[in-house]
Amino acid sequence: MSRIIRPQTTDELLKRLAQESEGLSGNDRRDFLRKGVTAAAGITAAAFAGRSLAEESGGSTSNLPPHEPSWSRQLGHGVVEHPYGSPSAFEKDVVRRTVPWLTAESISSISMTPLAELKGIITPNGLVFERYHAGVPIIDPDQHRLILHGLVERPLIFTMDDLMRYPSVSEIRFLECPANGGMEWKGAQMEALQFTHGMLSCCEWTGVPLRVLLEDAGVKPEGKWILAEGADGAHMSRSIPIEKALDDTLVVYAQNGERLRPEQGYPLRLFNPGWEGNTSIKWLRRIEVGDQPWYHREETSKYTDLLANGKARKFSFVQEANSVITNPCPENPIRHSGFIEIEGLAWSGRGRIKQVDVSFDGGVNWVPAKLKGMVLPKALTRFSLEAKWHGQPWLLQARAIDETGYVQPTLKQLREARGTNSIYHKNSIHTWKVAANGEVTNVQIT
Ligand SMILES: Nc1nc2c(c(=O)[nH]1)N[C@H]1C(S)=C(S)[C@@H](COP(=O)(O)O)O[C@H]1N2
Ligand SMILES: [Mo]
Repeated sequence: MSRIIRPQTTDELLKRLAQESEGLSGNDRRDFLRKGVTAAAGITAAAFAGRSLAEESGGSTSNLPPHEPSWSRQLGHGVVEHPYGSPSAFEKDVVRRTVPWLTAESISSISMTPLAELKGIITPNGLVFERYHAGVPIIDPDQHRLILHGLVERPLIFTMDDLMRYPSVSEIRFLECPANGGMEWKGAQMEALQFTHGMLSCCEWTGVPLRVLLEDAGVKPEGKWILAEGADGAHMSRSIPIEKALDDTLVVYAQNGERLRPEQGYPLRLFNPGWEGNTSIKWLRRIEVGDQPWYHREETSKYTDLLANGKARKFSFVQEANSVITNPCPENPIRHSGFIEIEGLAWSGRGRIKQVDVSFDGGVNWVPAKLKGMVLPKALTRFSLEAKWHGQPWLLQARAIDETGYVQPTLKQLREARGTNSIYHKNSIHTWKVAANGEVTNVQIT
């Protein structure tokens, strides 16, 4: 069950960390220090993590040259034995997971991406988090139709074939459920990155800009909003302003090179870059152009944010800048003294990430991290900072700044603005506590 731990001050946390490292028993402490020293000695020979042959020969050498391991002495399986490939059996723990107490039913629930195990910025299709309101419909693409009607000159019906004749675009963009981090509003309770930030993915999406379809249909001047509706049992629908629909909204049929997965909306979904995931209607079957939002009528999903004064924030479409450290994290404790690459992900629904800073002391001092690989608008961006660790307690944080100059808020700032009753849009700076034994836990700083 949930175990909510209220936020503490940086001082309190640092004091507790110091006590914990004092509290290690004599043996643990000596053991820990000895290991630290061996690893530190290794650093002069190999700056990062390789081990010397002399060290290795202390262990087993039966699989080292000139010996042949068992897998080198037999034939492997041939081509197309697995016509659609899957990960190595040794990677069986890298999977989506859900929090059992979160929802009563798995058909109206959410699973999370295992962010701690992923590299780069692309989420493999089989690991993209899933969110359904009525389970996954099985849709024959030949039977599927998209209807575009309402305040348009020429109402249109598209088959999948029709849609795929349009010139296509491919864009790498993140998708985040606005409830990401929602279980952490009242206090820290999830002891895994997968559960604190895993309602998040980043794929290369391929499809047609909605603008092109709207231009073919001819939006009437009164057309100010669209309603997008899904073909699942929930017929989930959302109102989207026409400005977004004519800007970068996509109607997508492929994801990371292959057709959409059923979980992600096969054969067709809407994709609103940078916006709340729930606006990206899956199993898309209808787009209606109207003169006002459908909030007061048939829209099935009204996402609002409840404020401390009892009022609700509406139209909070954009996923503001956010970041989290993925190494170390509860799933990736520090196992070696010496060199460590602090790594993480940053993203902003408003554009590119400009800068990410890392703090080791709960936000008192900040060091700029390096942005690695591609830095794309509205996409996950990987950051990295090389550091040395010798058992010192850390309160690790990352802080993202996007190209609009927006700085990711502290939890205190976010709570002051939004209270603690919200479920949505929790993008505050996250803290991992690194203990003297390298274990990482989730804490919050007031
Ligand atoms: N038709 C339909 N579209 C939907 C949903 C749904 O239940 N039905 N869930 C929404 C929500 S709340 C989110 S966060 C995203 C999740 O997309 P994903 O399952 O591809 O990760 O899909 C959105 N689109
Ligand atoms: Mo969502």
